[in-house]
Amino acid sequence: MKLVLVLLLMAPVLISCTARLLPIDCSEIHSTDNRRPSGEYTIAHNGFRPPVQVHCDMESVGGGWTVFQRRIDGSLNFYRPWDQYRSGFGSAAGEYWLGLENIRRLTRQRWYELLVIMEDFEGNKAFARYSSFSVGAEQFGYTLRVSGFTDGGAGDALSYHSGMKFSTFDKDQDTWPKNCAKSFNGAFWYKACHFANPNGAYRWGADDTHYAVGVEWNQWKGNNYSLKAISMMIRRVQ
Ligand SMILES: [Ca+2]
Repeated sequence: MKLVLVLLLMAPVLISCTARLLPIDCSEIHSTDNRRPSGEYTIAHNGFRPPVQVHCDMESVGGGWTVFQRRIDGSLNFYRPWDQYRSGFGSAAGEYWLGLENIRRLTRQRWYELLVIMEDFEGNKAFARYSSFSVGAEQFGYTLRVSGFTDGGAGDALSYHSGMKFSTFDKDQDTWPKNCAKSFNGAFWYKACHFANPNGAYRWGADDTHYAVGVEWNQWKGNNYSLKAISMMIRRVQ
């Protein structure tokens, strides 16, 4: 009888210990063992939410970055409705979007910085870094808060978007009279409309047939150059 009572009392402890086996983010994985390679890892925001697969970048600018947006080869269609941007799509092994709700949960728990790395079709690389990054709750439109820009050659295309709600073609929350997501073939924290369009149409380099619809970072390659690769990633600030 006593043994049963002890086991019952221990049950919540055992459950919470099991849940804590999963790391919160790639920063935690990297700080535990900084020799772990870049690749897919499973993280959990806390013990009682379903775990998610992410790509961890363990190399760029010191490593430990949790990737929430990744374009590498144009294999995945990013022109998707609100519910898919809310919950996420794609695979951590390739191109994906982690989901606004997952990003919000992560950035609600701790302070995060942001790194955006990109590459053109000529093999040139650049990055932009921001010392503070967070996403607000759904009821406030998953508002982007980003500040503290450091230039890694790409220029600052994102500060313009800080304070904006997220928009998709079926949920227009931008400040433009028309629909930015529809006009520029993407989904983003559009204003009126963008200097960055990382979720735009994969256009395979320079193409001015349709204005500013590609995978773009205006301050680096202009509005009619669609990048080969771009990744947006966050790391915990101690
Ligand atoms: Ca609008």
